[in-house]
Amino acid sequence: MKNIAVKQKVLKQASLPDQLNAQLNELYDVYEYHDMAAEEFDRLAAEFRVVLTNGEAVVSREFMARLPNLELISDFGVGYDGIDVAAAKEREIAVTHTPGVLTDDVADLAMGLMLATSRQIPGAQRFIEQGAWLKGSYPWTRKVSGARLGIIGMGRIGRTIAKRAAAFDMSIAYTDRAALADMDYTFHATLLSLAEASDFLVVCTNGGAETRSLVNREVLNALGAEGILINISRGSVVDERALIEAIEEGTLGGAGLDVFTDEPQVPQALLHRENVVITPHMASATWATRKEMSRLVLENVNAYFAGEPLVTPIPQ
Ligand code: 8YV
Repeated sequence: MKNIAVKQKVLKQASLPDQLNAQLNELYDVYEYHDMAAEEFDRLAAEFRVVLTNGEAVVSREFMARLPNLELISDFGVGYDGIDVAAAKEREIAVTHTPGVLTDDVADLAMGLMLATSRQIPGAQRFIEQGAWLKGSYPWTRKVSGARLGIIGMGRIGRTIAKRAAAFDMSIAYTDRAALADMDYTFHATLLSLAEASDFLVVCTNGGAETRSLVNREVLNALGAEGILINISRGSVVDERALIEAIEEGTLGGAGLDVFTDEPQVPQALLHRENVVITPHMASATWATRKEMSRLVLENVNAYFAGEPLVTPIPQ
């Protein structure tokens, strides 16, 4: 009799890159949660020990409760604020993510947004495209080199942005839970004091309940009419309504945003402004990095089924 190996079932709960899907399909019996009828899901629920998700999706306590034998959630992304980690912990469900491999790209995009917003690169391009250059020159913009940069959250990404900003002769300050011993940059105990002392404020902290609306109206006022906010973290960290008000009233100089409160919805009020540059949550979306992120997802799932230690579990 032929020995036909039965593929393990895994449940895909959010979208993943095509190449990763192809690799997963070769090794596993992949079910797309969003394509499954309720009866089919209920019939198979007990067979899913692995859930695949991404950094933008929500994996709630209720969702986990529907999967009685769930043991691993593998997240395609470094951020895991969409996953109810407390609920996972209670049931000893392991969670893995993709740290490290996307740090450079996210820091690169932060610098790109900083330059694009302060020098108004997209606005200047529109100026040419609309034929306005034939009638005059583009208004002057703000200088980046030598400016004061405030970093919210000095983790892997914050540090990498600091390294790049140092090459622009920026003076660098930060806020975090506490001053970091291995760091010469100026520490501010409060976000308000950091914002007051910054020309550019970059959000690099994790998303989730702890940081929700951390960047509020008061912080934006402190950053001021010449200040520019950059967000490459999560939309939830910024009070988007307060941000829109500050932009509309001119009490904030500008914003460079890769993330939003209700993606893929972007408020109308943030569109078509010279001092607001927006990108569609693409900080880690380069071929090289998405390949590395995919590799980590696959390695974690393979390690789980092989009974080996997970490669990149989330910090305890
Ligand atoms: C991805 C991200 O956009 O790593 C994260 O936390 O937000 C991004 O890299 C996302 O995980 C892909 O869906």
